[in-house]
Amino acid sequence: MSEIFSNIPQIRYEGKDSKNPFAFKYYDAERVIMGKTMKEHLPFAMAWWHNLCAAGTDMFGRDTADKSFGAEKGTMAHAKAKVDAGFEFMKKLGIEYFCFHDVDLVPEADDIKETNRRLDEITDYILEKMQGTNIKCLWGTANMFSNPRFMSGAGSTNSAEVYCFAAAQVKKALELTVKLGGRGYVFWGGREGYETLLNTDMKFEQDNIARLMKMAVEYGRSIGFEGDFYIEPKPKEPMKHQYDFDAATAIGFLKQHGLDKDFKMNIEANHATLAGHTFQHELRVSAINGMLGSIDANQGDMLLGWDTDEFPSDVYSATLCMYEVLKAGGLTGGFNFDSKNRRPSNTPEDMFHAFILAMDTFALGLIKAAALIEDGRVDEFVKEKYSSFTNTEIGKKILNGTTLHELAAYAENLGSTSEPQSGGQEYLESVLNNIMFG
Ligand code: XUL
Ligand code: CO
Repeated sequence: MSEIFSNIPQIRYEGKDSKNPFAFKYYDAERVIMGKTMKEHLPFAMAWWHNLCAAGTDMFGRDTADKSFGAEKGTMAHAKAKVDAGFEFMKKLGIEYFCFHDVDLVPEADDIKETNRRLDEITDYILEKMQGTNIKCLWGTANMFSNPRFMSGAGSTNSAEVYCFAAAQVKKALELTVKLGGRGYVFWGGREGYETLLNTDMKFEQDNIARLMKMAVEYGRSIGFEGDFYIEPKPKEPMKHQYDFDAATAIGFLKQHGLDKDFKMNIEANHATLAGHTFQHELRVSAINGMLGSIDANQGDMLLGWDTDEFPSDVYSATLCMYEVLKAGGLTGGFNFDSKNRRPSNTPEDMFHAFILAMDTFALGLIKAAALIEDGRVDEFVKEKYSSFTNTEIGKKILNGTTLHELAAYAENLGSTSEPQSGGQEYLESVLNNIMFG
């Protein structure tokens, strides 16, 4: 078969001094860091929607990029051309995973039975393409936000019929995820929220979302899905307020509804910053709850209040992300580039440059995070910071169980407050810079 990206070579690692725009400067798949290869640390994934579907349309203008891949858009021939393009793209970059929404794969028909038939046909084709490659599905999901029927929510809709449509899509998307061997299944609640509380029964809506998730777990397990379900928190956009606001909120919801054994978090960097958190904060909250599952690797723009889904270039942020990931012992999921080219970056070459940038950014993040851990100064500082709980009798008592009575008596004997200890932030930031720039 003739190539779609015929003028783009196989992308290889050439090292930091290379000036070749089609080479990795830092991502060296087989390089071993802290006992694992970079490829094992960084299961990168291509997002079907941004890479193969989105062509630059925004609120003010139409497509700027040609994503027809030689076929007429809106046809099954085009759906197959996207598969061909996607597999060639992944192979040329050494990417071994992809993520998809049901309707990224085929043109949606008016009748759900016809959409499902098309999905069967295209996933047969994807399975064929997977043969003889290392390419696998990272996670699947159902798009329950684009179709106008979901304007007032999917799991949180006021309409029992719309709820059934949502259930049908979840059921099918789960079947497809199992068919393609997906590691995970994502719920991103784009329309699961509200515009005004004047028309919203919040408790009823949240209980209904939990019912849908419980049915998904039950069905998924019954058809052999052994992976993790994920919630991908996002505070707003498209809705004014979304129920899965941030990791802490989503984890609380999962625990309240007894879903915490089957679910983990899929943390997206740009969603974290929209929630007023750092990316690292969301990762830490997930990790300390044993729920750091997967990552949507992108970045936002601090000057803009919406989800710009930019390819990650911020090495500080990637380093602090990888610090959390290494400390958590890795991901059960992977790093999905839920990122899109800027609208004026409209050539096929730009698609490759974006992934080279993003993969190199995370490779650097991994190298620097490992160096930060091996350096030990940050860990040492944090350990020392809390040492009054581990090195003193009273501290040990607090950890092992005591009473307010005993602690109050101890405080009375102290006389004055003990010397406050420095938080050392500027020192630690200079350690970080020292690791970053050597
Ligand atoms: C939207 C978003 C989605 C999810 C999957 O902000 O991140 O693409 O990742 O539905
Ligand atoms: Co996402």
